[in-house]
Amino acid sequence: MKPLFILNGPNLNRLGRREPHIYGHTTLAEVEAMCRAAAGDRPVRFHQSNIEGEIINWVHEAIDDGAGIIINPAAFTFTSIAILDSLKMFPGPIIELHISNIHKREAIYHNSLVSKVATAVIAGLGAEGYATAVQAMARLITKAEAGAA
Ligand code: CA2
Repeated sequence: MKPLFILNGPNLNRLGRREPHIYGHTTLAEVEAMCRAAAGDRPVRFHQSNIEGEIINWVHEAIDDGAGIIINPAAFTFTSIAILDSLKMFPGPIIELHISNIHKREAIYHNSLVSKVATAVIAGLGAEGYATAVQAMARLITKAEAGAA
C-alpha cells in the first residue's frame, strides 16, 4: 500500500508550547500519533521542517511513491511558489490543512497559494483537523484509485 505523506511547515515543531489560544495544547508528536491511529493500515510518512527545500524534497518523494498528501505549509502557504510548483506535479489528492481558521485572522493569512492546487482545504478545527483530514484522505484515495483502474 502506498504511503500517505503528512507534511508540516515552519514553526510547527513548537506546537503545543506557544500561543495555545490560537493553536491549542496538542504537540506535533501527539498530532503524529493521532494521524497514525486514524490512518489504520496505511503507512504514514510524517515530516516537519523549517526549511522550504526539505518540504519540496518530500513532495518529490510523494510524487514517486505517495497515495496522497496532507500539508500544513504554515507561513509557506502564503509565500512559496516553489512548494506550489512541486505540488502541481503530484497526481493524487492533496489536502491543505490549517489548525486555525486562516480566514478569520489578519489579512496576511488570507491568500493561500497552496489552495490553488489543493483538492480540499481544512481550517479551524484545531489539531483534530489532522484526524479529519486523514479520514477524508482515505476516501479521496479510494476514489482516485478507482478512477485510475
Ligand atoms: O493554523 C495553522 O495551522 C497555520 O498554518 C499555522 C501557521 C500560520 O502561519 C498559518 O497562517 C496558519 C503558523 C505556525 C506557527 O507555529 C506555531 C507553533 C506553535 C506555536 C506558535 C506558532
